Amino acid sequence: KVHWFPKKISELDRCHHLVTKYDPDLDQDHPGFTDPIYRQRRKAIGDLAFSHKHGTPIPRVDYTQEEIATWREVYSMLTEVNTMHACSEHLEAFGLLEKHCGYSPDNIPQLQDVSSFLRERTGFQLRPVAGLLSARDFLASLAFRVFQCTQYIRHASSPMYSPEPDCVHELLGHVPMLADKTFAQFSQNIGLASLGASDEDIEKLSTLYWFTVEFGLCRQGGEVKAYGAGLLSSYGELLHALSDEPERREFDPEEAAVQPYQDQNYQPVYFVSESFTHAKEKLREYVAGIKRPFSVRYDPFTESVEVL
Ligand code: H2B
Ligand code: FE
Repeated sequence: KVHWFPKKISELDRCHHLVTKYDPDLDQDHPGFTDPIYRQRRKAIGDLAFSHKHGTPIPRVDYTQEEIATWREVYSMLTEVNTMHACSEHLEAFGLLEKHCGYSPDNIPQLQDVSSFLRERTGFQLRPVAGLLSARDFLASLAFRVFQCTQYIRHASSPMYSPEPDCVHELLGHVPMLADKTFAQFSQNIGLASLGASDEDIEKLSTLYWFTVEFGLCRQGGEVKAYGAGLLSSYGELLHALSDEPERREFDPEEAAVQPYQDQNYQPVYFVSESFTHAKEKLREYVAGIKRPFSVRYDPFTESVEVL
């Protein structure tokens, strides 16, 4: 039996299954767990996402001074560290986002503005999501060049860390990379491979996503640079990844897809790619080996997948 999967972009309205284990209502270690006002605010912003329908504008959020202060603190820290350690694609896009999309220490960019920017660059668009999404739903949206993006911000007591994805992670980690054409294609290819895949293959593709899109390293000009969003949105893990502590291996999808990972602590292993073009080629070979009783092709004119 093949799992249901979206065939056209508007069917992503049905891909909204959340994993609640790290949200502030249930996770006792969440910095906002004992703050009812934070939880209420986080829920109100999440509810905007829950009722969102494809094709309608993403609601604007009027962020409070406290939220902007959290943003300012992490923004200043990350821009400083990332200037030295982010890959060139990230830095180039970041400059454009500062110029055109309201990226600044004093402003949390609006998802609708960022979405319009990405669409012009790579055809990617954002869609608001209420929290951590199931891997199957999250990957399925990538097949349509849709990135599901949280809109609330982490708790003020902990500007440098959040157990769940928040807008700092999405806007400072993921968005700049999605403005790169090769990386965008790489992301969509993981998404296409996930459609209707078995639970076992979804697990492998999530792990592959983890070691590339979230925690990937690459070589540029004789140095190791970061392109993973989990690194570019956490200077602690970024410095750890580039230090002598962890193991760094050459990227190989077969290996990365089955490597056990850490979602509570820094990774003990990272994978280094030669370039995105190279990573994309290797992924293509890997994906060709996944068994499905059909194949899929994305049609950008109708924003739908053809099942062959
Ligand atoms: N959901 C959200 N909202 N953001 C993510 O970055 C994310 C997700 N990543 N769900 C997914 C899971 C990833 O960890 C893989 C595909 O499991
Ligand atoms: Fe992420």
